[in-house]
Amino acid sequence: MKRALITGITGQDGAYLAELLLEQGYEVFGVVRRSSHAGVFDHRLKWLGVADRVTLLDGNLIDLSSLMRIVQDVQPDELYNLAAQSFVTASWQQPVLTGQVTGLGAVNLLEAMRTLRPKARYYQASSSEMFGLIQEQVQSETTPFYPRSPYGVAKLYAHWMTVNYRESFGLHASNGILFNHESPLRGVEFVTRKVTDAVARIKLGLASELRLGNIDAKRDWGHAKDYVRAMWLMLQQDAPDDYVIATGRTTTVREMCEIAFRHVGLTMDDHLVIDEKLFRPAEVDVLLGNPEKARKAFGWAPEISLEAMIREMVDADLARLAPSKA
Ligand code: NDP
Ligand code: GDR
Repeated sequence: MKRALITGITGQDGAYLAELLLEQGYEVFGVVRRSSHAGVFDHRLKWLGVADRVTLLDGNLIDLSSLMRIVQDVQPDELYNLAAQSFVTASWQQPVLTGQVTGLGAVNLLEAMRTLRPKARYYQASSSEMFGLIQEQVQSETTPFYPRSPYGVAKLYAHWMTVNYRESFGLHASNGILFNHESPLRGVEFVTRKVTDAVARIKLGLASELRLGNIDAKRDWGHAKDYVRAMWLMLQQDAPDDYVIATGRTTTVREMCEIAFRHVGLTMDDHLVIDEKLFRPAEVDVLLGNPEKARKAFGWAPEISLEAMIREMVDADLARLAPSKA
């Protein structure tokens, strides 16, 4: 039985990846950081019904000693580094922490693997935020990077360190350059889930307005379930490499929002308020990825449309909130 170690297992992608790897017959281990509200941390794993089938180990991406101990104990065949301070807005408020976790944290895990498990395979959660200020209309593996936030800069460091460890030490280490992907398990601070949660609240009479920042920003949105499949496929290839994972379609925040309101028979303009305070110090205006390399290498293609995903998210939020109305 293959053993997989996931950092960030309590996050959106970690939960879906754990589910996928269990289906593939893996023994799944996850790193969790100590929290004062322990007990609620694994709600995403519970939601998917996999909480009892994974082994959770205490550690922190910024504590190399904890990662060394975990890699030594688990002896993983595959390591998926999904842990990060992943909210772009927070990266301006906590730039140092973001650098430590999202950037240097990856090096801690690479070091633990290089020292103790050099034949294992490593996945780094790279991001389309590294493209930032767009240099090419459609972004691929060869598009130059120009990150626009402390988060994007930290991810770029981790990305290049992954390339460097592959070239320096011959590690099987791959970067998945993933564009935005969402699901009912998305954190409520991210725009899609913020919208679907608000639409459900408005529909149920629990709220009346939705406050957003820049609704002209465009994103290439896919579903997390499709995207974790790409992570796994990358590590099944004979040679490590870097791949863009995207849908090839870009949509404004405004259009995404309209899909959500329309689904429950409401009109967006009756409820949407633009709040200047929610604009970012530097914005990534448009992202549009070309996933051709991944399609050719291992046949990956997204299966869930933006419309289907937003409807699923609104329905999940309605179901989640309905009891509180009673
Ligand atoms: P989430 O924010 O949902 O999850 C982040 C995870 O990282 C959580 O499990 C969190 O734990 C954990 N974490 C944070 N800090 C530490 C730390 N110091 N030590 C150990 N664990 C820590 O992110 P997603 O699931 O959406 O994304 C997964 C990865 O993919 C992230 O690296 C993200 O930056 C990257 N990415 C995401 C994309 C997306 O659209 N979702 C696109 C491209 C890249 P806790 O539960 O304790 O907070
Ligand atoms: P992003 O996702 O920054 O692309 O990073 P987010 O959903 O936060 O923002 C997308 C776009 O929506 C605009 N926006 C708002 N965003 C939020 N969060 N809240 C608002 O009220 C709001 N109003 C408008 C933003 O300005 C932005 O243009 C996500 C994260 O998952 C990263 O970890 C990941 O690397 C990238 O996707 C790819």
